[in-house]
Amino acid sequence: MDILKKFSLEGKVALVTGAAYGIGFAIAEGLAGAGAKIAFNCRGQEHMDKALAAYAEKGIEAKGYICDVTREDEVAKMVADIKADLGSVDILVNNAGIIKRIPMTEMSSEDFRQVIDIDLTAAFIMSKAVLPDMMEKKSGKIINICSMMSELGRETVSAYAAAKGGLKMLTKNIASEYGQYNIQCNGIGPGYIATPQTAPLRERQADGSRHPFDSFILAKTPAERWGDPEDLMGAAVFLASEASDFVNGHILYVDGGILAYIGKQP
Ligand code: NAP
Ligand code: GCO
Repeated sequence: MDILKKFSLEGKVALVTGAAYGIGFAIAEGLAGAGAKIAFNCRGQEHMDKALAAYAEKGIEAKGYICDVTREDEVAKMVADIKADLGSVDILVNNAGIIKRIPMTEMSSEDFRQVIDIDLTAAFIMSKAVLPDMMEKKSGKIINICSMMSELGRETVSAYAAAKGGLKMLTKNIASEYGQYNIQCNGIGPGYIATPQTAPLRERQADGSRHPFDSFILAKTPAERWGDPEDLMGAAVFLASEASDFVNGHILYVDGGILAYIGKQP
């Protein structure tokens, strides 16, 4: 048997949300490398133009769609446009997400709701939009990008942790409800990854020293490094391919060992 064929995505249509840059871009690149046709979205033309150039530079013919994943009307149009352009979505990666780092007692309910809306409700909206075609084809893969905060809390990220904890359970529920249609829904739980979202946590101090949080994460990570978005490519290809057809409702943590480790003694 050619076991590598089980990881092939040839002929599959993959939609990665929020994949103009960061983790989503790397996951889309990995899925393209395994043969998938790539669709992605973001909210504005400036990021879209830069992303299309970046994909082209990698030799990837990605198709981009301007769409706010919290808007059901925009999502319905995007999914219909992708079906017309590339075919119905075989692989959905719910990657789009934001974080607001505000002490809970100072956080407005509007801020809380916005994080929940993008990081959790949007995955519900997106999944609901692609499930009917997957059910008809009796085949589909949904991958939700969870987080360390699907398992752990920390100061200032109450909304984000609530959303990512909910996303873990939404993953398990989609797996439970639609497994009968040969649809697998799993999550990827990245550790601390060097992207624009975590840039504030890695900024050098005025004296050139590391940001305290940067040093904290290095001491909490057995790998003693921040992850690169490329570190997530293999997990994404695995969960998007037939190699994971009997994996369902699982959160695959790609964290350098953070969740296993008490942390280096100061
Ligand atoms: P990022 O660099 O901030 O990128 C986030 C992406 O989401 C951008 O492309 C952004 O596009 C898009 N986005 C945000 N809101 C959107 C909306 N309403 N509609 C459509 N697109 C939207 O973040 P990242 O670090 O790559 O993180 C990507 C995912 O991984 C997020 O879900 C994040 O929670 C999760 N994660 C990150 C880490 C980490 O350490 N970086 C670790 C674990 C999990 P536009 O702003 O251009 O629209
Ligand atoms: C934070 C970070 C984390 C990462 C990621 C960890 O402020 O703690 O942004 O939340 O983004 O989710 O898995």
